[in-house]
Amino acid sequence: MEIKIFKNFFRNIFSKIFGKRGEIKLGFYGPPNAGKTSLANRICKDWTGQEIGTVSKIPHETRNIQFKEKVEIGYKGRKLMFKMIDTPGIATKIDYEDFLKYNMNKKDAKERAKKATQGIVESIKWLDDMDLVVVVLDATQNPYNQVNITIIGNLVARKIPVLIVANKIDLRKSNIKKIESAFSEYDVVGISAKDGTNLEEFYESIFKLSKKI
Ligand SMILES: Nc1nc2c(ncn2[C@@H]2O[C@H](COP(=O)(O)OP(=O)(O)OP(=O)(O)O)[C@@H](O)[C@H]2O)c(=O)[nH]1
Ligand SMILES: [Mg+2]
Repeated sequence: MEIKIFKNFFRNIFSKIFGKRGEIKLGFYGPPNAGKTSLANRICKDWTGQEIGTVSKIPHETRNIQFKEKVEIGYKGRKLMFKMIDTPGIATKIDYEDFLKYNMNKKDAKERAKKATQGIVESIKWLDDMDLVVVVLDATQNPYNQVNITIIGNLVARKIPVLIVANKIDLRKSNIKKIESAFSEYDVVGISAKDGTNLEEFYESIFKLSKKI
Protein backbone atom coordinates (compact mmCIF):
# COMPACT_ATOMS: atom_id res chain seq x y z
CA MET A 1 0.00 0.00 0.00
CA GLU A 2 2.67 2.49 1.04
CA ILE A 3 4.80 1.50 -1.90
CA LYS A 4 1.86 2.16 -4.19
CA ILE A 5 1.29 5.65 -2.76
CA PHE A 6 5.00 6.30 -3.04
CA LYS A 7 5.02 5.15 -6.65
CA ASN A 8 2.00 7.27 -7.56
CA PHE A 9 3.56 10.26 -5.90
CA PHE A 10 6.65 10.01 -8.04
CA ARG A 11 4.67 9.19 -11.15
CA ASN A 12 2.60 12.34 -10.64
CA ILE A 13 5.63 14.53 -10.14
CA PHE A 14 7.32 12.92 -13.11
CA SER A 15 4.34 13.50 -15.40
CA LYS A 16 3.95 17.08 -14.18
CA ILE A 17 7.52 17.86 -15.10
CA PHE A 18 7.93 15.78 -18.23
CA GLY A 19 4.43 14.77 -19.32
CA LYS A 20 2.46 17.99 -19.50
CA ARG A 21 5.39 20.17 -20.36
CA GLY A 22 7.08 17.52 -22.48
CA GLU A 23 4.43 16.98 -25.12
CA ILE A 24 1.82 19.49 -26.23
CA LYS A 25 -1.34 17.75 -27.37
CA LEU A 26 -2.12 19.49 -30.63
CA GLY A 27 -5.52 18.65 -32.15
CA PHE A 28 -6.62 19.20 -35.73
CA TYR A 29 -10.36 19.83 -35.83
CA GLY A 30 -12.85 21.03 -38.40
CA PRO A 31 -15.46 20.08 -40.97
CA PRO A 32 -14.85 17.12 -43.31
CA ASN A 33 -12.63 17.63 -46.36
CA ALA A 34 -11.07 20.88 -45.07
CA GLY A 35 -7.51 19.47 -45.15
CA LYS A 36 -6.86 18.48 -41.52
CA THR A 37 -5.01 15.32 -42.47
CA SER A 38 -3.18 17.04 -45.34
CA LEU A 39 -1.85 19.67 -42.93
CA ALA A 40 -1.03 17.17 -40.18
CA ASN A 41 0.76 14.99 -42.77
CA ARG A 42 2.82 17.88 -44.05
CA ILE A 43 3.96 18.81 -40.54
CA CYS A 44 4.68 15.22 -39.51
CA LYS A 45 6.54 14.56 -42.76
CA ASP A 46 8.67 17.69 -42.32
CA TRP A 47 9.74 16.83 -38.77
CA THR A 48 9.59 13.02 -38.56
CA GLY A 49 9.63 11.83 -42.16
CA GLN A 50 6.37 9.95 -41.60
CA GLU A 51 2.75 10.76 -42.31
CA ILE A 52 -0.23 10.45 -39.96
CA GLY A 53 -3.03 9.19 -42.22
CA THR A 54 -4.71 8.99 -45.62
CA VAL A 55 -6.13 11.92 -47.55
CA SER A 56 -9.07 11.73 -49.95
CA LYS A 57 -11.37 13.94 -51.94
CA ILE A 58 -14.23 11.87 -50.52
CA PRO A 59 -15.40 13.47 -47.24
CA HIS A 60 -15.08 11.57 -43.96
CA GLU A 61 -11.86 9.86 -44.97
CA THR A 62 -10.66 10.05 -41.36
CA ARG A 63 -13.12 8.09 -39.26
CA ASN A 64 -10.94 7.37 -36.24
CA ILE A 65 -8.72 9.62 -34.18
CA GLN A 66 -5.10 9.18 -35.28
CA PHE A 67 -1.91 10.20 -33.49
CA LYS A 68 1.72 10.88 -34.05
CA GLU A 69 3.76 11.19 -30.89
CA LYS A 70 7.02 13.00 -30.24
CA VAL A 71 6.92 15.39 -33.15
CA GLU A 72 9.59 17.94 -32.36
CA ILE A 73 9.10 21.22 -34.17
CA GLY A 74 11.68 23.98 -34.32
CA TYR A 75 10.97 27.64 -34.92
CA LYS A 76 13.53 30.46 -34.70
CA GLY A 77 15.89 28.52 -32.45
CA ARG A 78 13.14 27.27 -30.12
CA LYS A 79 11.98 23.68 -29.97
CA LEU A 80 8.68 22.20 -28.80
CA MET A 81 7.53 18.59 -28.62
CA PHE A 82 4.03 17.81 -29.85
CA LYS A 83 1.63 14.92 -29.85
CA MET A 84 -0.28 15.46 -33.09
CA ILE A 85 -3.91 14.40 -33.04
CA ASP A 86 -5.82 14.25 -36.33
CA THR A 87 -9.57 13.95 -35.85
CA PRO A 88 -12.57 12.86 -37.95
CA GLY A 89 -14.35 15.79 -39.62
CA ILE A 90 -17.35 17.12 -37.73
CA ALA A 91 -20.67 17.47 -39.55
CA THR A 92 -24.27 18.01 -38.45
CA LYS A 93 -25.63 15.38 -40.78
CA ILE A 94 -24.20 12.51 -42.78
CA ASP A 95 -26.18 11.12 -45.68
CA TYR A 96 -24.84 7.88 -47.15
CA GLU A 97 -26.29 8.87 -50.54
CA ASP A 98 -23.71 11.66 -50.76
CA PHE A 99 -21.01 9.00 -51.09
CA LEU A 100 -22.69 7.23 -54.02
CA LYS A 101 -21.54 9.92 -56.47
CA TYR A 102 -17.94 8.86 -55.75
CA ASN A 103 -18.58 5.47 -57.35
CA MET A 104 -19.05 3.79 -54.01
CA ASN A 105 -21.55 0.97 -53.71
CA LYS A 106 -24.52 1.27 -51.36
CA LYS A 107 -23.11 -1.12 -48.76
CA ASP A 108 -19.77 0.70 -48.52
CA ALA A 109 -21.50 4.08 -48.49
CA LYS A 110 -23.71 3.03 -45.59
CA GLU A 111 -20.74 1.64 -43.69
CA ARG A 112 -18.76 4.84 -44.30
CA ALA A 113 -21.69 6.95 -43.02
CA LYS A 114 -22.01 4.80 -39.89
CA LYS A 115 -18.29 4.94 -39.09
CA ALA A 116 -18.19 8.67 -39.85
CA THR A 117 -20.98 9.27 -37.33
CA GLN A 118 -19.07 7.32 -34.67
CA GLY A 119 -15.98 9.32 -35.62
CA ILE A 120 -17.73 12.61 -34.88
CA VAL A 121 -18.67 11.36 -31.41
CA GLU A 122 -15.01 10.40 -30.88
CA SER A 123 -13.76 13.81 -32.05
CA ILE A 124 -16.00 15.63 -29.60
CA LYS A 125 -15.16 13.26 -26.75
CA TRP A 126 -11.45 13.98 -27.22
CA LEU A 127 -11.83 17.73 -27.25
CA ASP A 128 -11.27 18.05 -23.51
CA ASP A 129 -7.90 16.30 -23.83
CA MET A 130 -6.35 18.89 -26.11
CA ASP A 131 -3.80 21.49 -25.03
CA LEU A 132 -4.03 23.45 -28.27
CA VAL A 133 -6.37 23.16 -31.25
CA VAL A 134 -5.97 24.06 -34.89
CA VAL A 135 -9.36 24.50 -36.54
CA VAL A 136 -8.86 23.82 -40.23
CA LEU A 137 -11.38 25.46 -42.56
CA ASP A 138 -11.67 25.22 -46.34
CA ALA A 139 -11.27 28.85 -47.42
CA THR A 140 -13.40 28.24 -50.53
CA GLN A 141 -16.43 27.46 -48.35
CA ASN A 142 -18.73 29.77 -46.42
CA PRO A 143 -17.32 29.91 -42.86
CA TYR A 144 -20.64 30.90 -41.27
CA ASN A 145 -22.09 27.54 -40.30
CA GLN A 146 -23.19 25.68 -37.23
CA VAL A 147 -20.30 23.23 -37.20
CA ASN A 148 -17.58 25.91 -37.15
CA ILE A 149 -19.37 28.03 -34.59
CA THR A 150 -20.00 25.02 -32.33
CA ILE A 151 -16.40 23.74 -32.48
CA ILE A 152 -14.90 27.15 -31.76
CA GLY A 153 -17.48 27.95 -29.06
CA ASN A 154 -16.69 24.66 -27.34
CA LEU A 155 -12.96 25.37 -27.36
CA VAL A 156 -13.43 28.84 -25.93
CA ALA A 157 -15.70 27.48 -23.19
CA ARG A 158 -12.99 24.97 -22.25
CA LYS A 159 -10.31 27.67 -22.40
CA ILE A 160 -8.31 25.76 -24.99
CA PRO A 161 -6.19 28.08 -27.16
CA VAL A 162 -7.31 27.96 -30.79
CA LEU A 163 -5.72 28.82 -34.11
CA ILE A 164 -7.93 29.06 -37.17
CA VAL A 165 -6.38 27.95 -40.44
CA ALA A 166 -7.89 29.12 -43.72
CA ASN A 167 -6.70 26.28 -45.97
CA LYS A 168 -6.63 25.87 -49.76
CA ILE A 169 -5.49 29.43 -50.49
CA ASP A 170 -3.98 28.07 -53.72
CA LEU A 171 -7.54 27.91 -55.09
CA ARG A 172 -8.88 31.01 -56.82
CA LYS A 173 -12.23 30.75 -55.02
CA SER A 174 -10.57 30.95 -51.59
CA ASN A 175 -11.39 33.91 -49.37
CA ILE A 176 -9.32 34.42 -46.20
CA LYS A 177 -10.96 37.77 -45.50
CA LYS A 178 -14.33 36.11 -45.09
CA ILE A 179 -12.91 33.73 -42.48
CA GLU A 180 -11.14 36.60 -40.71
CA SER A 181 -14.34 38.58 -40.45
CA ALA A 182 -16.37 35.56 -39.35
CA PHE A 183 -13.91 34.86 -36.51
CA SER A 184 -12.38 38.27 -35.92
CA GLU A 185 -11.42 37.62 -32.29
CA TYR A 186 -9.13 34.73 -33.23
CA ASP A 187 -5.80 34.26 -34.93
CA VAL A 188 -6.37 33.28 -38.56
CA VAL A 189 -3.59 32.01 -40.81
CA GLY A 190 -4.10 31.40 -44.52
CA ILE A 191 -2.18 28.42 -45.86
CA SER A 192 -2.09 25.79 -48.56
CA ALA A 193 -1.50 22.38 -47.02
CA LYS A 194 -1.18 21.06 -50.56
CA ASP A 195 1.63 23.41 -51.64
CA GLY A 196 3.08 24.18 -48.21
CA THR A 197 2.44 27.92 -48.62
CA ASN A 198 2.76 30.06 -45.48
CA LEU A 199 3.76 27.25 -43.14
CA GLU A 200 6.25 29.60 -41.42
CA GLU A 201 3.44 31.90 -40.32
CA PHE A 202 1.54 28.84 -39.12
CA TYR A 203 4.48 27.72 -36.95
CA GLU A 204 4.92 31.24 -35.63
CA SER A 205 1.26 31.29 -34.49
CA ILE A 206 1.53 27.83 -32.92
CA PHE A 207 4.61 28.86 -30.92
CA LYS A 208 2.90 32.07 -29.84
CA LEU A 209 -0.28 30.23 -28.78
CA SER A 210 1.67 27.54 -26.92
CA LYS A 211 2.54 30.19 -24.35
CA LYS A 212 -1.15 30.41 -23.44
CA ILE A 213 -1.44 26.74 -22.42
N1 LIG B 1 -6.30 22.69 -53.57
C1 LIG B 1 -6.06 22.23 -52.35
N2 LIG B 1 -6.58 21.06 -51.98
C2 LIG B 1 -6.32 20.62 -50.71
C3 LIG B 1 -5.51 21.36 -49.80
N3 LIG B 1 -5.46 20.66 -48.65
C4 LIG B 1 -6.18 19.54 -48.82
N4 LIG B 1 -6.70 19.50 -50.09
C5 LIG B 1 -7.54 18.45 -50.67
O1 LIG B 1 -8.78 18.42 -49.97
C6 LIG B 1 -9.25 17.07 -49.87
C7 LIG B 1 -9.47 16.69 -48.41
O2 LIG B 1 -8.22 16.64 -47.73
P1 LIG B 1 -8.04 15.88 -46.35
O3 LIG B 1 -6.70 16.24 -45.83
O4 LIG B 1 -8.36 14.43 -46.51
O5 LIG B 1 -9.18 16.59 -45.50
P2 LIG B 1 -9.67 16.25 -44.00
O6 LIG B 1 -10.03 17.54 -43.37
O7 LIG B 1 -8.67 15.41 -43.29
O8 LIG B 1 -10.99 15.43 -44.31
P3 LIG B 1 -11.76 14.31 -43.39
O9 LIG B 1 -10.75 13.32 -42.95
O10 LIG B 1 -12.75 13.75 -44.35
O11 LIG B 1 -12.41 15.04 -42.28
C8 LIG B 1 -8.22 16.20 -50.57
O12 LIG B 1 -8.64 15.99 -51.90
C9 LIG B 1 -6.96 17.07 -50.53
O13 LIG B 1 -6.04 16.78 -51.54
C10 LIG B 1 -4.97 22.61 -50.25
O14 LIG B 1 -4.26 23.33 -49.54
N5 LIG B 1 -5.29 22.99 -51.53
MG1 LIG C 1 -8.80 13.55 -42.46
